[in-house]
Amino acid sequence: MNVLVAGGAGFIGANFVRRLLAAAQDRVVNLDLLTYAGNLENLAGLEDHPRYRFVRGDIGDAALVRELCAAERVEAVVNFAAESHVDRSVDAPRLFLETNVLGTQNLLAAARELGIARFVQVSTDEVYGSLGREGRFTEQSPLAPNSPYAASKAAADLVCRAYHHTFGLPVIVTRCSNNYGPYQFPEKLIPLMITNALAGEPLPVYGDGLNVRDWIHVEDHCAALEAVLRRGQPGEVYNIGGDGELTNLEIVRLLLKLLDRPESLIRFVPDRPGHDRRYAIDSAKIRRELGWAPGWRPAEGIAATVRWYLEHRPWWEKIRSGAYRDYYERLYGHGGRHGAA
Ligand code: NAD
Ligand code: TDX
Repeated sequence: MNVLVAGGAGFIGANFVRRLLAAAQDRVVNLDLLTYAGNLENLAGLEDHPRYRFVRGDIGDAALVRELCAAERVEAVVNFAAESHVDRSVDAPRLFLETNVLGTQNLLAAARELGIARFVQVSTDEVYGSLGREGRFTEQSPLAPNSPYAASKAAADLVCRAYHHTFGLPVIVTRCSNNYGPYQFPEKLIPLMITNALAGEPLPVYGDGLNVRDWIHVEDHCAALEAVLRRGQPGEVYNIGGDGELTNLEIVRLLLKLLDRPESLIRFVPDRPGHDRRYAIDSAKIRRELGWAPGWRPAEGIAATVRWYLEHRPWWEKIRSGAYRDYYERLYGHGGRHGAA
């Protein structure tokens, strides 16, 4: 199959591109704008792969997307391209709407025009909002996004739904919980804490640290996406989760233990505005209908991830020393939202 992967230079997209090229016979065209989060080093070694092509470009560029899909005889689209960081969406929401909503609509329009046979929209459990102590999100849970990021992803999900309902486009939406694993940009909780601990810098924990996320290894997410791409039912939504509920404080303590660093590095900082308390995913549907199940247990997956960051210092040191650093200072430095007053 000729697959257009949009956003394939980011964390999950790069893991997915690697997976498709390693196992199957698919041809992969990776369309990525290379924003601050896109990094071609995530795809190192694939440059000369005979079934792979990288194109730098914007999913919102109608002419580019249409011409690329036509020229490459694209049969399926998997859309990872997005602004993905909740804190950035609190500071500057507009780009999230442009990329995540309008960019997705542009891909859908091209897919419709060219009669593309499958469109997988990679969405998130954050569209369901926040849970109390009990219960888990199912595909029937109401959409109740709380951050600008979550709202933009929920809006994109609804545009996907409309393209299926109105135009019969074979769209499938997946909603996954928090991913961890290789190539995750070190602004997200787990790689931020690993790289800060290794640098001997404080670990900024928002609020009381008792917010719960349902962690899944990126390889398990990618396996689920491949199952959806090949066997998913058009018009359906599939939740994806790893049964990995942990509080942020449990994660941070586990990382410090694995890295043999002291808990005195933990700093409680002001909470994220609108911070969702708990996410938990019920993934019974994809398990039952597509035969998928996660392979990693969180404790083992997180330990393997720590080893990956220890073995790939040049990858993340370059990121930490670059433009990312300026943003990081603004957010966490003196006067920043999560910094000392
Ligand atoms: P990421 O930020 O690491 O990667 C996003 C990629 O999209 C980058 O390579 C970036 O350059 C690219 N991109 C951004 N704007 C673009 C544009 N206009 N045109 C083309 N490319 C563009 O994100 P990630 O963590 O890999 O997440 C990938 C997708 O999965 C996102 O849609 C996100 O909402 C979703 N998701 C992420 C998680 C998670 O835990 N990280 C969980 C569930 C769902
Ligand atoms: O410095 C920090 N301190 C902290 O306590 C950071 C960066 C995060 N946190 C907390 C906030 C969350 O409760 O850790 C938890 C995880 O935070 P993030 O890594 O920013 O992820 P989250 O906000 O849960 O969103 C992620 O999962 C769902 C991804 O970034 C989204 O793209 C995905 O849709």
